[in-house]
Amino acid sequence: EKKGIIFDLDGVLVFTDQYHYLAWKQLADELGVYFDEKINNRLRGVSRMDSLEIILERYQGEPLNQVQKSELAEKKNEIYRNMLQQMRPANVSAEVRSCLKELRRRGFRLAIGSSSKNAKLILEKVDLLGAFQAISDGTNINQSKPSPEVFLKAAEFLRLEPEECYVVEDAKVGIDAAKAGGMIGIGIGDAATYEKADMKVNSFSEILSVI
Ligand code: G16
Ligand code: MG
Repeated sequence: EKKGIIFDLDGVLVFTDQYHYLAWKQLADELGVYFDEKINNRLRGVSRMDSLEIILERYQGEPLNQVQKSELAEKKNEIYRNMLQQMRPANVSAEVRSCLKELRRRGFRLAIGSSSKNAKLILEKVDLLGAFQAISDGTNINQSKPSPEVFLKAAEFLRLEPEECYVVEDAKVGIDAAKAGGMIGIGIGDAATYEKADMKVNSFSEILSVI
């Protein structure tokens, strides 16, 4: 019997993945590094510093030390947070809002399981903070997905066992993380064609018919 559902944020509830892309693209251009949408897919669900390492795979300049890397990550984050200021409640679809409401009505406990340190800011901007009983995000974890840490914490915050939870994810590493934690991984978006996903949905409202 499943009692909880843990939602990834970026790429599932909101489409901040486009802002991440534009912010990394700006940084990559400044560094003279090639970056495209395909490489961007590898950044889904991956922490900020791990994302930077992926971008730097194509960097040809002098080796960078940790301080310089932190500065680059901070620079990207400033660009990204400026973009987040545009976010409004209208950035969450009516479909997502009504589905979350229906899942609550069916008795599920709902949580966020996001790698982002900006998760609470985003949820506040789009007026979704009150829709979840627990938030596990980049501020309470040490290991990035595919480690199950962020989802195990979310289950703990909901006072549920991992086996009692579904995870809805758009990232392949997120599905891997859910499975490593003993949860059922529902793939959507980029992860809707991932063979390791336990269930796959083509739209958010389809969640209502698969669980
Ligand atoms: C999100 C994005 C990733 C991003 C990560 C960290 O994860 O998918 O691309 O690198 O958060 O974000 P921040 O730099 O804001 O801490 P998720 O888990 O919500 O998909
Ligand atoms: Mg995601």
